[in-house]
Amino acid sequence: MILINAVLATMTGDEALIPDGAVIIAGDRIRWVGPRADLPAAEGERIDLGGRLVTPGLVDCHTHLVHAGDRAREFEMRLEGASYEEVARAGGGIVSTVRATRAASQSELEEGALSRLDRMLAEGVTTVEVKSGYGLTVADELKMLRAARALAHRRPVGVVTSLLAAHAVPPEYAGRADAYVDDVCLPALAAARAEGLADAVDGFCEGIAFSPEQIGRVFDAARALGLPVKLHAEQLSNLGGAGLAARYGALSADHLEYLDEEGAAAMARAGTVAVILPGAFYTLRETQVPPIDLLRRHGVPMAVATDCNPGTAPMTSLTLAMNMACTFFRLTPEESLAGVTRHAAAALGLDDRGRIAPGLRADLAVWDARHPAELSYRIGATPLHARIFGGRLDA
Ligand code: DI6
Ligand code: FE
Repeated sequence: MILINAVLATMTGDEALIPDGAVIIAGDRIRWVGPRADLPAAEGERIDLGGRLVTPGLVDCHTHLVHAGDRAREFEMRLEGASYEEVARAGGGIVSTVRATRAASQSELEEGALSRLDRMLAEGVTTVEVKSGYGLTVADELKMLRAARALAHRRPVGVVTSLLAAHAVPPEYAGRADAYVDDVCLPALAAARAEGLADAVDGFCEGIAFSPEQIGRVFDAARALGLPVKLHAEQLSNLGGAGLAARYGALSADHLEYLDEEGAAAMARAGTVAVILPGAFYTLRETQVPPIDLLRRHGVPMAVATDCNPGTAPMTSLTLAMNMACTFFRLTPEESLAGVTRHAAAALGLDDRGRIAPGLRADLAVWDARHPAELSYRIGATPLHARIFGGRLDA
């Protein structure tokens, strides 16, 4: 397949657009990319894109896509004035999604996730990360990961999984978080590793969740099994989660509203990507903005994701997350596009996607747009024209 007459945002680092570009795709890979004037002789179907913008397929690098139930009632409670922590302490919050997720079969979880996934694909997403974390027993965490893996067989999309057993302390372990880590988190890790169900290990380091010490024990076990780590850090308070993640060479530290300079410097040294999640910031009506200038100053790559989850980000629109990242956090549209392509791939430890370059996967999004800023600029409208996954056009 040969794409011609395209505006190419290759995201390879020089950030310059190729105004009249062409891409040669062979099998599931990009073979050549450059100005149309330099297009080498090649056999194949030529597709004239009429001057449309082409970007790498979008990568949503932080989602809780697999879950059951919804939290609309909790939304109402928070509008009546209850805080996220108050709702959690009253037995709502994450634990209410845990009840629904435990009661659901794997196939029910898949069906629920597919309807959300389809909305993402309609916005040009070609790779999605999916976390467990609403099962909180070994069996239910594995059930969630199996449902996540199954999505890749049901839709043309790359799925990357993270085991998030250390997401919340379930009611049966109330006040016994350490015992929960021993009885569930560590065995779930070993079982997920043995079945090849987890690509990474995640945790929630927060007053309402797990302490840095407890997360450290989970990360030690992940390291012993050769699994990379990432962490929900500094979302509601500063417990030094980013520094902890960096000490373990984490792929990413996510949320980061309360990140401090020491944490940012540690992330820079470790090459840990900052994943910012403006949908959760918005839903919680948070006022503490993540320190974007600090991240820039330290050269920490920034990714942007939906955090799609039933509590703090009932959101499937990655382009809306891009818009919010610009409006709330003052990212530039260029930064926000890098945040859902190149840096999002890095947050997942993937170097075969997220850019348009020879040898990489042919995962692309074609937009009814002429300039990348349009993707961040529009609110609630996604001008996707076509999606190409592994060299196959599907829209
Ligand atoms: N931080 C979040 O924003 C989500 N998980 C987390 O650790 C919220 C999950 C939920 O409220 O269901
Ligand atoms: Fe999350």
